[in-house]
Amino acid sequence: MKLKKYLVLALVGFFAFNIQAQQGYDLWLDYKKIDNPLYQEKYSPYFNNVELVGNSSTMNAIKEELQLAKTGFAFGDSTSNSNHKIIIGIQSNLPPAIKNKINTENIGEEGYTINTLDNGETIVVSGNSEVALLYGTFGLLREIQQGNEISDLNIEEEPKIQKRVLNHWDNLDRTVERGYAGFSIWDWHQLPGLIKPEYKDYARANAAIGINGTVLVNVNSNALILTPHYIEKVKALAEVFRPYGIQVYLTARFSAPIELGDLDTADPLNEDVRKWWKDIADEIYAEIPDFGGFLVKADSEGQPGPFQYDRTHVDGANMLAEAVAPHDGIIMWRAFVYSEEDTDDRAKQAYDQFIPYDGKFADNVLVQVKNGAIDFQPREPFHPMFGAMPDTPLMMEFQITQEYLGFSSHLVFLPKLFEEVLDEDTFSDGENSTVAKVIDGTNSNKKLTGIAGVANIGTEKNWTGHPFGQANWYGFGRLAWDPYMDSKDIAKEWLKIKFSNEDNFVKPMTELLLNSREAVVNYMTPLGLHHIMATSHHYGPGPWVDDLGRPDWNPVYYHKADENGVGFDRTNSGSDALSQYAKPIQEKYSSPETTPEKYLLWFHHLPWDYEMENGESLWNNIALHYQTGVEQVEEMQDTWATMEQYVNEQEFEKTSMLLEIQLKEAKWWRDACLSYFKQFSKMKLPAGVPEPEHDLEYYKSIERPYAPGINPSW
Ligand code: BDP
Repeated sequence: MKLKKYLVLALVGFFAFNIQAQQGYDLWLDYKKIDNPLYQEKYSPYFNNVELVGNSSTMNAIKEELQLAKTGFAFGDSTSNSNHKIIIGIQSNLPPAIKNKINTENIGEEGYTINTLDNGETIVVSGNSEVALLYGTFGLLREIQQGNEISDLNIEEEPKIQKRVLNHWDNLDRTVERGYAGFSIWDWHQLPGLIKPEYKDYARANAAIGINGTVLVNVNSNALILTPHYIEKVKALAEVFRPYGIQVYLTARFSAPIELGDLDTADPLNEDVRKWWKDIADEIYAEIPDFGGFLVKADSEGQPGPFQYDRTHVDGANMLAEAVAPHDGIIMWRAFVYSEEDTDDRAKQAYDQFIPYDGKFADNVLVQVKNGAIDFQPREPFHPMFGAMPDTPLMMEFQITQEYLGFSSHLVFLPKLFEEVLDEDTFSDGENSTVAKVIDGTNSNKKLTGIAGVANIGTEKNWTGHPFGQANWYGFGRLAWDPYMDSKDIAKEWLKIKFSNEDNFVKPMTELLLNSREAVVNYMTPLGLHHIMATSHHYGPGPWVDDLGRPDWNPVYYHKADENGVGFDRTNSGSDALSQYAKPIQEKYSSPETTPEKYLLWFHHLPWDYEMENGESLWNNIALHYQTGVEQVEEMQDTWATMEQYVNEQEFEKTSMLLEIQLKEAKWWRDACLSYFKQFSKMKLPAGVPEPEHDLEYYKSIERPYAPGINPSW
């Protein structure tokens, strides 16, 4: 009787596990069974004998992970008496015979080494801290997941950026601003009593890709998160994350001293205010000794800040920096600022506000700058601030959630976008001063470095909604670790780990991923067009929108289409935003002939019949780009349709259906935008571009009143 019960339980467990795997819950940690006997033979003997040097919660996490992997890979307890083994330990603690063969001198606190010694029989994972060992363990498992050779490993890895952080735009009511994967995974109501398994799995997934920090709540912040009631909950999460090397951060609402503290001012130079923040910091650190610090959105889009008191960003940031400094905390002060009163080009405003303060921020402040000067568009030139603040540590902010890129309905591989930005040359310190070099501190020898990604994570069973949204979380982590990584390598790595190592899968799917970014640019905002999405939720086309409260919230502000042409003149005959870039860029971009076509309408207003490099008019080029975008989605569909045998049924079906939505919407974008722009160009569509199915009024009438992601308090 008992036996039967166990059998039933085991079966239920197996199916539950299988369903979970099918749904994609396990992310890049599902350790799929290795069927091929040759590979079994290659890897499994090492797992018979694993020696961990040390004993702590992080070492336990390593042990657990190896056990999970062993079970997942289906490495049985082999009876062969081979001498294969894995040894994992901090270099200085390794057994003497091994210690002097491992050099961890140049890899800092978080770097790791993986070496195969003794003619391939012993794998040593080492480093200078336990978290480094955890990263190394994940590094080793990644090799196995990809089917790589491990009998001759000689890996030395060190993260190039110090603070590798996710930014959750999660509210305390569990809605997620710009979140398209359900509700917030933080169940504030039931914390700290209920610790959900997701919290640990979140930490595992992040540690596996080297993410070492998380800002739990929205930049449009709620002061309540700083009260003891919530700090207790934050502490509970921090405890789950600690063994995985993940620090927690919170957003600080600048007016909190008034809202919570019985003060009548939040003036950063006021002594009571300064003391208030110090006390709050002390209280938080008493509970969470490794608390990371605060992220602050101030004087932007209605958030309170120092301006109200005639103070500056420096006054605000440095006051908070002083409060967390005794505890080794940092402040991430956002540069996403633009003002209602300022009638100047929105793209110029952050630069103008911040540049005068270069070198004035405290040592523990990072200024967090979005990748482009407007707002996470499908394509933007890099933010000019990256080339203009040599004496201020600048932190990159990317958006992993696809606010302007089709939410979690569209397949877009973002590492391609991230890579494009990181590789741009700022010329701030001569040629080859890439954005990557600015943010990893190579340029100007910065002491504090960081990178943030606005998370795309929610309560969806697979965390990200679109199965391929996981690739963007993964890719962000990998680039945060090494901003020089090739997006192609990231694509391959993820595809192998997530789905299959088969060449016939990996090759075409890598192409698909890499092309998906250009596809979305083509069918949404080709040739430098930007911010022409529908109002407020930003889903679907809205180039006609012209009735919003502030000019710079309206798409017409960004494309400036009229009978004379289209595009935003940012040269010296226009807003002169171009002057915020280094001379070589100014020279190149000041004329439309030498401006890279991908940025053409970002910097120039040009007549519809302007002749482009291919000899065709601007109008024809715009139309053809929209059409190409649609065709690229069709190609994605064709490729995916042949991949059924390599992926699980649920993810195959889901992705197929989502690609169908994407195709429909790519056509919607094409037809709506071309109908709209056509009334100005008054030109015919070129051959190969079909006439829109409906008239402009139809496209204008489409509404999505309940599109997700809008902050309910707005
Ligand atoms: C924009 C979003 C808005 C954010 C803001 C920000 O539309 O929801 O609050 O950026 O980054 O992209 O602060």
